[in-house]
Amino acid sequence: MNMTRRRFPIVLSTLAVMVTACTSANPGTSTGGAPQAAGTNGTIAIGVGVAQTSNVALLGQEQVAGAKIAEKYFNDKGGINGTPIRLVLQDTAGDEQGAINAFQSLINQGKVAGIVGPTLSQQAFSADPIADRAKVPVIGPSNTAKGIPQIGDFVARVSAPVTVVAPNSVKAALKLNPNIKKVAVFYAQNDAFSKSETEVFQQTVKDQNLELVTVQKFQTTDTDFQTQATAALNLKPDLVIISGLAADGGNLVRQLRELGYQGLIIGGNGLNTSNIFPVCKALCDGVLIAQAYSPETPNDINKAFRDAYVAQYKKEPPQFSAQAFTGIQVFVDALKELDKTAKVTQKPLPDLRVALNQQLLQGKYTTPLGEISFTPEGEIVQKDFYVAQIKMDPDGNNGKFTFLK
Ligand code: 1QQ
Repeated sequence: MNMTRRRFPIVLSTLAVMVTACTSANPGTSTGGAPQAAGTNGTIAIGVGVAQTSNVALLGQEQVAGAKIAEKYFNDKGGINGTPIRLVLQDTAGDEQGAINAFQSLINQGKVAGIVGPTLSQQAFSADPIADRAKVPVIGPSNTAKGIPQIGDFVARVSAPVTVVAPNSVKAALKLNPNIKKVAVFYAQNDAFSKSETEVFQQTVKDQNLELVTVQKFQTTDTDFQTQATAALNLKPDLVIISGLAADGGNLVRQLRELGYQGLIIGGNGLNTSNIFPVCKALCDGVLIAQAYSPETPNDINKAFRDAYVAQYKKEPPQFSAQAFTGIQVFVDALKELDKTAKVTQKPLPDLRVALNQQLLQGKYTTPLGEISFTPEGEIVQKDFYVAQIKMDPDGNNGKFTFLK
């Protein structure tokens, strides 16, 4: 016993010396040593930090699919003027700490030029400041809450904000049913995006002279919505609007229908995935969701992206895949532009990251989302938006998003 107790301090102090020695000997770390060249291993690394596990993977796995299609597409076209890109994937899981860890790993070990991620705005508000302080450009592929580009100079997004996207679905609902008067709103109070989106929905309801009969709150971890659903349905709404994530949102849709609600349902961006189909099955039918992407976007790069996606997944590409593809594309196009004046592979990595951030904000891009550019703050400038309605087969096993005209 005594022996064991005494040995610990010795072992620990030996370890401490080893760790210190390792750190200072590593030229890639930010303290000491020459700055790492950007083109290590003859490739340029681009980080993808999204949710590959947890409930949020229902959204994040579509982002991985889009990013991987982009990696192959751009490398087949010669990468950065001959230098291939290499995606470094790091799972953020579903919470803030996971996103922070993933970003730190991408920045310090992954030696990435920039990061596409994270999945949720809730995660972005914690993880993006870390990249910003390290002067590593971040492109949010799906962060739609108010205030994301304002996190810092190194934060931009290719996901149009809730202020621009959400009102479209309310207008579409009124077109489908001009008799809508009473609206019930639900939102997840533990999620930054859901709180931001519900504000826009509630304002739109008022702007359209509709009556907001109730606002019900839940948690993204909830599975039972009987209390809130019953309270809302007692007020006889003819439109229900939900801001939450995929699993909770899908369950809420199912339980509203099981309780007998027959009116229109609008789902926010967190329900914007066919991964809700196994949750609400046939009862997902009819849900309206605004879209920042249409598979019909008429340009060559969208056609190539769509064909690659359909060949691999046997269905139309979803918005989150298209936005992730676009995030990679912005980095690639900006790197190609920089490479014209000085080889990006020869630049020290810290210099490349800063130059890349400046360059990407200046460009105009023809992407699967259509023509896009950025404001100086990093907000996306995008022209076209859509609304889709979920159409389920009667058995509830298969479904699709049909785009409204
Ligand atoms: C956000 C979102 C998510 C629901 C997308 C995955 O829009 O967190 O901002």
